[in-house]
Amino acid sequence: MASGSTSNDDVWLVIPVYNEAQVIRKVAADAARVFPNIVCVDDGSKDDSADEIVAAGARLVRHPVNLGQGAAIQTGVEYARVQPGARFFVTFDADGQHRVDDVVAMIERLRTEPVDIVVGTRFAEGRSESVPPLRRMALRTIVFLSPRTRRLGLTDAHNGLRAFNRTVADQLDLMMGGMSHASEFVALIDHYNWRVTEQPVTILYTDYSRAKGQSLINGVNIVADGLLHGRMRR
Ligand SMILES: Nc1nc2c(ncn2[C@@H]2O[C@H](COP(=O)(O)OP(=O)(O)O)[C@@H](O)[C@H]2O)c(=O)[nH]1
Ligand SMILES: [Mg+2]
Repeated sequence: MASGSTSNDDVWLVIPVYNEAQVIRKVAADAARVFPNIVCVDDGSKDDSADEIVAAGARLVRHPVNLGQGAAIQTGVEYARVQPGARFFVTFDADGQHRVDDVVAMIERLRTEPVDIVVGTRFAEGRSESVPPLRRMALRTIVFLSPRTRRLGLTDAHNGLRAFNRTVADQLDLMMGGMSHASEFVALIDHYNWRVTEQPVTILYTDYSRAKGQSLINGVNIVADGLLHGRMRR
């Protein structure tokens, strides 16, 4: 039932989940057709996310209280990296904004190129039209303000779609729970000298994702990133 000739038994999708009961079952079930190993970290959701995760046939790990997206990713990677045969790991959003096809391409690069981590970018040639203008401006500003991001050759510091190998999974030690995990991830790439490359991806801006109203959160992110910048020079 796996797609194509390659089996993805050695790949684990890590999905942080917070109040995504409306969509998580379909997102996880669709992804499972190509990537059978999925762990969802339900982070103290107040809705039925946990039941929906189980219904989708994914593994469920729960935080009793909300610890934030970074902490959930750390928990999920720690769970996945001790599973037999696990070689590759993917951070994937619960809300349907990420495309499974993009993950397929990223895993292929990990299998064939000398890289440790592949990070999605919305800003490759011809891909950014779908990004809402305000968001695009905010994301470009973050990259502009972050010398580290530019030095690493990254163009989209806040992309949640990433694929990486065991080296990264074993060393990963995200400590900031909140939404600043994206900046912390970039700091870790720098700190551990992981070989990084970008993969053009398409982020889907669905009615559902728009309705969650993230632009405000994103504004706070930028401020938080600025404040945390000193602490992340580790
Ligand atoms: N575990 C956990 N996941 C979260 C939290 N906040 C957001 N997420 C998840 O992280 C992913 C991205 O969050 P989202 O709100 O869509 O942010 P976006 O990056 O602006 O699209 C989704 O899968 C969310 O369910 C949180 O506090 N804890
Ligand atoms: Mg989203």
